Amino acid sequence: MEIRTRGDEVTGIRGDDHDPFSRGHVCPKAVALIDVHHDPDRLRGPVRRIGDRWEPIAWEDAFDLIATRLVAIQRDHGPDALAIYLGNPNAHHLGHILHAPNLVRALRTKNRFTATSVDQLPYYVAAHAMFGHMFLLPIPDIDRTAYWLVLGGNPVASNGSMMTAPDVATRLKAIHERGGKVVVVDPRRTETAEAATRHHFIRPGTDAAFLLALVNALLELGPPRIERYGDKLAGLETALAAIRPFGVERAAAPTGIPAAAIRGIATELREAPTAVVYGRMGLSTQPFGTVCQWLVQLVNLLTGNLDAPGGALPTLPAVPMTGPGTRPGGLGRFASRVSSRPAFGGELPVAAMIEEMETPGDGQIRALLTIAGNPVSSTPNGRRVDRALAGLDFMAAIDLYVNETTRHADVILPPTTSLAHENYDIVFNALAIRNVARLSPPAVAKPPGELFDWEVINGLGIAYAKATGTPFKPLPPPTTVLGAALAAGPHKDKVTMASLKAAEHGIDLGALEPSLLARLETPDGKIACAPPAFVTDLARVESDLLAKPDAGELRLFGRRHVRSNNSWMHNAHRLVKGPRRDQLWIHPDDAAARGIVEGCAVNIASRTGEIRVTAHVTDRVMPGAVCLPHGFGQRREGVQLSIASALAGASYNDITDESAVDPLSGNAALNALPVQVERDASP
Ligand SMILES: Nc1nc2c(c(=O)[nH]1)N[C@H]1C(S)=C(S)[C@@H](COP(=O)(O)OP(=O)(O)OC[C@H]3O[C@@H](n4cnc5c(=O)[nH]c(N)nc54)[C@H](O)[C@@H]3O)O[C@H]1N2
Ligand SMILES: Nc1nc2c(c(=O)[nH]1)N[C@H]1C(S)=C(S)[C@@H](COP(=O)(O)OP(=O)(O)OC[C@H]3O[C@@H](n4cnc5c(=O)[nH]c(N)nc54)[C@H](O)[C@@H]3O)O[C@H]1N2
Ligand SMILES: [Mo]
Repeated sequence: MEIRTRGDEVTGIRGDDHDPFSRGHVCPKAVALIDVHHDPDRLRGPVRRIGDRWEPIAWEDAFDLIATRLVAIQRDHGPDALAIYLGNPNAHHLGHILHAPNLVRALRTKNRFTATSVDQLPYYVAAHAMFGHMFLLPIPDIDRTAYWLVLGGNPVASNGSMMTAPDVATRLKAIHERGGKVVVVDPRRTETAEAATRHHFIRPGTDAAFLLALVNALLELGPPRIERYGDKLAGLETALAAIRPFGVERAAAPTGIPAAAIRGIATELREAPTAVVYGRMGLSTQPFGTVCQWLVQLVNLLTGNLDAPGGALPTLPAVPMTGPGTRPGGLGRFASRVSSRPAFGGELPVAAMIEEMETPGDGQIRALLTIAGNPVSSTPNGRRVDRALAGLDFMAAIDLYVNETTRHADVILPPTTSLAHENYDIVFNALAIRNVARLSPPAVAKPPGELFDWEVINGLGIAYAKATGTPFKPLPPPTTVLGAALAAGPHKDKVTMASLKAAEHGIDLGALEPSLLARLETPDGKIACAPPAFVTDLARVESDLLAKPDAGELRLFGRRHVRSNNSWMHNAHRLVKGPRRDQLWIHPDDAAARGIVEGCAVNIASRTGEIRVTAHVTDRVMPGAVCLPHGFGQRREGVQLSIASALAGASYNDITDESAVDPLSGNAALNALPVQVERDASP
């Protein structure tokens, strides 16, 4: 980004034309950082809640207050009485990503939750089981592919996820210009679908059936193209034997995609010189998330496109995420107390957080620390999360705002905005479609009295250590930690703190290269094609998806807009102006059957509750499915988001179901939620 300032004021943000990766493309959310930075609602210093008032408190007093309370609660009720929830922005800030783990470790609780389990956890579970490391993630090589099959992702609006790619629209056009094809499988005709060669509607939650059929359709065309993998495949025959009973015809009814269309996709995949299958949120946050990720990678493997240019390849970021000294992840080393949901990589699925707060007994959660997270709006059954937070003995938040989650905090610690601190994108470079590195200097000086995110984290850690007598070693500033990490990385000669500072537009490290086979971290050094738990879970696909008659109920799924960012940027005025985006999208046939007309009020009811929104009647969604964005309805009492809380709409997660999960990973099934929709005649 090119950021213009006048004194302390940020006057403009645009794309950096000289950046080798973004090539001048900028997303509206980046421009809206101006609004966040100057937002009068944003907290500028720590506050403490007294009844329903907020009072300023000095940083040191705030740290001591939190530490004293947390230590007392943990002393009386055990270390696990404290829960920690880390939200998505942790992944976006150098200070959070490098320093938060240090604090989390020091707080000694097993009750660690993150936004990963309402998002990409099935990717990690599949990558760990198949390749031996959660970050050996095959990324679609969209700049070189001849055929891109997109399932449950809308990268034209989202900029690509688990596939960092600025300006997907242009890159997608380039596939067409090279004579390639893009095929989108999605219950909505999305912006990506509009730009694709072809779009197939699919009934939400049925992708596992589609992918099983796709494997069988490929097998009908001839032997798998697996020469490239030599002796590096384990269990392929086991996998294929388990998949064979799921013949192509069986998928047609549940998915709504005719067998001939599935065979057509298989033929295209097989005949394309290079091809890649990619599945994102729509595949992760549904009841068969892990099986879907497994099958996506199997299809890439069977067509010879796994670890091949133009296919799906792991990244080689300058800060190493895999290999010696990194944490490979791993499933099920412990489980949640109440419902035995599996831990992955030391964290528990957040769908289990409510019951851990509400269920009495040893290990019950009584205190919470959120770090850049908004579980009331972003995790399942938000109303019940809201009530559970109200019932805690103590809560603290490291956050910029008083929102629907942090209004329950006793103390809020707001760091500076991202424009005031240095940044280096560790996570998103590790997921990017090219290997790149870039250090962004602060755009504005740190305002007096404010602290950087990492200073807040260190301050809290030091106070906690003082109160307990346990050790806490504050980490040096993030750029120091970063420098050491780069020096241990695969590009250490080219990417140093000095070279990053000199290359103000970033450093291009080239296209992704085949390296997965050489980097496998499974015990036998091979790709595990048939992880036993995944194979076993096919029985659930059979019983719950194929054998059970579809009740034909409406299924709710989500929608991201290019000018939204999860739940927290609706207070930026330049992002919320324009046509409204909060409505429930419903197909004309489903609307007519319920007397629903354009703009009328509707009730959406699920097992857990009801919300009221207005309807938009459109054939951009398929019959039998309805579509609603999340992150609206920020009007709960005490919320200090003056722009966001004036918007129409309701919170999607007020009706999601904490018992709806992908059981293999524990990831929440936010999409494919069974709902009833009725016209609401009340005023
Ligand atoms: N129904 C439904 N639910 C979903 C999704 C969906 O598609 N549908 N998507 C899911 C996904 S993919 C994700 S990643 C999660 C996100 O889940 P969360 O991370 O829990 O929620 P966010 O909306 O990202 O909220 C971020 C919080 O961080 C604060 N914040 C913003 N910037 C900073 C900062 O620089 N420092 C600090 N300390 N705090 C900051 C904001 O004020 C806000 O409180 O939501 C998930 N929930
Ligand atoms: N503008 C914007 N960009 C964002 C974000 C944002 O909030 N706004 N959030 C960021 C984050 S945290 C993330 S994780 C990424 C997410 O990135 P994406 O996954 O690309 O984003 P979504 O728009 O949620 O796309 C999910 C798609 O899945 C479809 N879908 C839903 N259910 C099903 C299903 O059962 N099967 C199939 N096949 N499709 C289904 C939906 O219609 C939708 O098109 O985006 C990131 N980028
Ligand atoms: Mo996400």
